[in-house]
Order: sequence, then structure tokens, then C-alpha cells
Amino acid sequence: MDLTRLFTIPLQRTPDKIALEFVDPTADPTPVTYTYRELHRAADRWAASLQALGVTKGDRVAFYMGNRPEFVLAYLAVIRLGGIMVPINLRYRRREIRHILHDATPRLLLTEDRQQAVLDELDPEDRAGLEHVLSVDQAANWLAPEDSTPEPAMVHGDDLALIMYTSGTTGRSKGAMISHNNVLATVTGLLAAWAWQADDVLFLVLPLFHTHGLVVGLHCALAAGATTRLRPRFQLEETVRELSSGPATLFFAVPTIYVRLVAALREMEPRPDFSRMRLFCSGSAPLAAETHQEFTALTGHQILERYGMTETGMNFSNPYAGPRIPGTVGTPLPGVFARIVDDQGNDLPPGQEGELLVRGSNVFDGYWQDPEKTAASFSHDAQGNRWFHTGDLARMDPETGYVTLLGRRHELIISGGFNIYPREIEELLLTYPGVREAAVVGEPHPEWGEVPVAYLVTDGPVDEAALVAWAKRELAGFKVPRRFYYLDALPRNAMGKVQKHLLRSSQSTPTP
Ligand code: MCA
Ligand code: AMP
Repeated sequence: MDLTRLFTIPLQRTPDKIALEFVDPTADPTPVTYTYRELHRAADRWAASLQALGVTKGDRVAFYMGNRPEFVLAYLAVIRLGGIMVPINLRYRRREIRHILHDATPRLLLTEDRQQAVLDELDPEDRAGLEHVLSVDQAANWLAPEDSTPEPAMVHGDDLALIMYTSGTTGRSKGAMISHNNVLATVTGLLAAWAWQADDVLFLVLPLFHTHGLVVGLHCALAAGATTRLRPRFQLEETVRELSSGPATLFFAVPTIYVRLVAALREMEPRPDFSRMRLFCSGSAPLAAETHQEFTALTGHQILERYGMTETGMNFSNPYAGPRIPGTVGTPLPGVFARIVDDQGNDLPPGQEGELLVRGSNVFDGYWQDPEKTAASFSHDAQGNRWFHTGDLARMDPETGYVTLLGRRHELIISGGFNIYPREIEELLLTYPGVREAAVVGEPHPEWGEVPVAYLVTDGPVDEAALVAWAKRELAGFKVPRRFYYLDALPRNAMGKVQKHLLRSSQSTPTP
């Protein structure tokens, strides 16, 4: 069964209900809406169009565009054909896009006019494998006639629906291969755990190019027969307005958004009334207990925090009905099995800290064309079950059974819900003239959670503004170090490995 079948029940029961409503307040403020029937028909038309362009089962189709209805239509079309969507974070720049195009070798790249300047920065060789680069703004020129339908494709649950690039410990991001069944497992788990209802209205401001917006948000809403009010991005005033006087019942966000909401609500008199809302969820990065508590004090709502990964979809959640404990991610979702183990892979008793392993139908099969990294990410238990090593350190409360995440085994930095691996930035900085050594670490930040900062050993003074401008052409802005510190040498152990924990407390010279 392909994923789009998830929506057949709302399609049959409530064909005229609004499935998707989109407004871009900075452009044309008139809402664009699709009922379930219209969405289905439009996705058929897009599927027929992509099929005519040569897209068949197993083909990768890269997406480099922001939230908009065409993203949804094209995505539904791709998976209906058995194609594989490869979403690219819109903040990614030359170096990151180049890597994804070379690694996933998509047949087609779907984009929008406003991204053209970024794509123009690519070398012709980077685009060589692409048969078509199409802007959805020009779709009228290449879409098939309105009532077109595609030739049916045989799509199975184990076929891939997505390859999602997650930052890699080795500097290059890895493509997580997500099957239709993996997505289905997360969606069915969340539908039950969060009591989704057909009369829910999701206010969705998270990017569709990540699991949080796409799977937790859009997919669950479509499967529930609910309405999604999609926006291009998070905007504070619009969000406060929607949550207090719009039709929304559900809001999903990353902690940075809750930090901004709390800061704004604190200052507002009279305070907006969020009492019509049913559920606020947080995930993608740790939500500070203070933010959780202050949000409750300001709104009367307890945020439901949950935990997931690109590779696994959703793993843990605080309960919908039951205590939501700040600073915890709750218990495994239906169908998810979890263990906490020591460095040798032995199970630890409740209360002890170790690495979290998970398995279940939600867990991906491996990394695209990377059997080595795949093998290194899984282990088998005595019964032959295959467990994914999340790299997250966790402890289970012996009384409640709730899990708290304590940090990560690897060097991942999470900034505003986007992942950053220091190695990728270090490799880039080392290619800059005059930079001899570079080490990147995360520094705590009240709004973003963490931000990257760089420690450099250079041949002489560096023009930092030029360095930053250059780095921003190569990498997403959120990966560019916020501060630079200059050292005579990086602290290294006897093996020559940089001791990053010493850097964080070192007496280095900050940006001159
Ligand atoms: C934008 N900037 C950032 C970030 N976002 N800096 C650090 N971290 C960020 N996340 C920078 C921009 O580069 C820019 O700087 C400046 O901030 C302003 O940009 P702007 O576009 O105005 O920012 P914003 O629109 O206010 O964005 C903040 C945001 C956004 C709304 C929090 O980052 C966001 O939507 N985050 C959600 C990410 C997400 O959905 N993650 C889920 C993935 P400059 O001009 O210097 O470049 S994780 C996942 O899916 C797993 C499975 C899970 O568990 O959910
Ligand atoms: P990604 O690779 O973008 O899917 O990010 C997955 C990582 O985000 C996880 O391995 C966790 O480290 C982190 N994460 C997601 N949700 C939470 C949460 N609620 N609390 C703490 N960390 C989280």
C-alpha cells in the first residue's frame, strides 16, 4: 500500500472538506484552498505530468522550495508514482546542495523562481545528472491537462518514499532511506497517541522539507481528515493571532518558537486567549523546563514534548491524557521498542544513563548507498532483533518510566531545530586561505538553544567579515559560526585528537 492511501478515507467520507489552506502574507494574502477531492485530483494531474517527464518507480526527485501548495501536490505525485522525494533544506547553499545532488542523483529537481539565484551558484557539472530543473512557478507551462491521471504504479510498503539528508558525523550528510511503511508507522502511532480528530485544524509553520513539518504535521493531518493551514514560515504576530482567534486547534513547533512566543506573551496586555486550542507539541530539540512551565503559566496549556529523528520518525512522547513532565520526552510511542545500554551494549537498569537504542516499523533501513555507515548504526540482540543506535544519551525514571534525554554521544549541535555537525564546518574552514586548524563547538544560546562557534589557528590576522561572507555562500547561514576565537594551537590529546571539552572552557582570544 502506498502512503497516499492513508487519505482515501477522508477522500471518501468528506471529499468537500478543506484539506489544505495556504496563505503567503508577504505576497498575495488571498488563501489558496484544496478540498480532499481537489487535492486528490491535482495530485493525479501532477503525477501524470511527472510521469510524462519520465519519472518512474525508484527515481529520485529533489525538492528545493519553500512551503506552498505545489510542494504538497508534487510530493503526493512523486510518491504515488513510486518515486522518492529528496527534500533539500531551503537554507542550504552550494556545498550542501552539490553533495545531495551528487549523492542522490535525482532525475528531476523541482524548485521555485525565487531560489534561482542560489541554484545559479552551482557548477554546470553539479547539475549534469539532472534531466530537468523545473520551477513550480512555471508549472502552467509543463503540467499535463487538468483531468490527467497517471498510469498506475505498483508501490509496496517497503519501497522508499523519501531520502532525507541528515548531517553526518563524517562531515558529509547521509541520506536516510525512509519507506512508505516507516512513515505509516509514525503516522498511525501519532494518530492514536495524540487523539487526532477529523475536526482538528493544524496551524503549520514548520518547513515541509523536514520530518517534523512533513510527517508529524502534514501527513497526520491528511490521514486524520483534518485541515492544514500551511504558512511559508513562522511569523510571531500571525501565529499569536491564529492561536487566539483563528480556527486552529493544533500547533507544532521547535523550542526556539516557544521561546519567542513566551517572550512575546509575557509583554502582551491583555494576554491573548489560547483556550480554543487543543494541543501544543514541541520537538526536534530539547525544550527547557522553564519554557514549558512559563508557557503553562501564560496560556494554561501544557506543551506535549515528544522525541524523534529523521532516521526513525517519532519514538517517544509525553501522554496526551496523563502527566506531561517538563524536561522529559515521555515513553515509547505505540509500536516502538527502546533500550538504554552501556558502551558494551549491555542493558542498563532504570535510573542509569546510557545510549538509547530503538526498533520498530518506524525505523529506517539504512543510509543511501552507504553500507558502512548503515552497519555502524545498527546492532543485533541475542534474538536477532535489529536495533538502531540513536546516539542520544538517555535515562529512564525508575518511578514514572519517562525518559529524559541528557545529551548526545556525537558532536551534534542543534540550533533552532536544525542539525549541525561540526566536522562539516571545520572541513570548510580549513579550505580558507590562512586557516591552519579549525574546531567548531556548540555554545548555549537562550533563543536558538545552541549556536556554532569556531576556534581557529591561523597564519596571521583573518578578515572575518570576508570569511563569513564566503562561508555563507557555501553553507546554510545557521551553520556559519557566530563567533571566532583565535588560538596558537588547538588542545590535543596524545593521539592528536582535538579535546573539544577543553575548548569550551579555554581562555582563548575572542573575535578581535
Ligand atoms: C534561521 N536562522 C537560524 C535558524 N533559522 N540560525 C540558527 N538556527 C536556526 N534554526 C538565522 C538565519 O540564517 C538568519 O541569519 C536569521 O536567523 C534570521 O532568519 P529568519 O529566516 O528570519 O529566521 P526565522 O524565520 O525566524 O527562523 C527561525 C525558525 C526556523 C522559525 C525557528 O529556524 C525554523 O523554522 N526552525 C524549524 C526547523 C525544523 O522544523 N526542524 C525540524 C527538523 P542570516 O541572515 O545571518 O543568515 S528535526 C526533525 O524533523 C526531527 C525528526 C524531529 O524530531 O522533529
Ligand atoms: P534530526 O536528525 O534532524 O532528525 O534530529 C534528531 C535529533 O534531534 C535527535 O537525535 C535528538 O538529539 C534531537 N531531538 C529531537 N527531539 C528532541 C527532544 N524532544 N528533546 C531533545 N532532543 C531532541
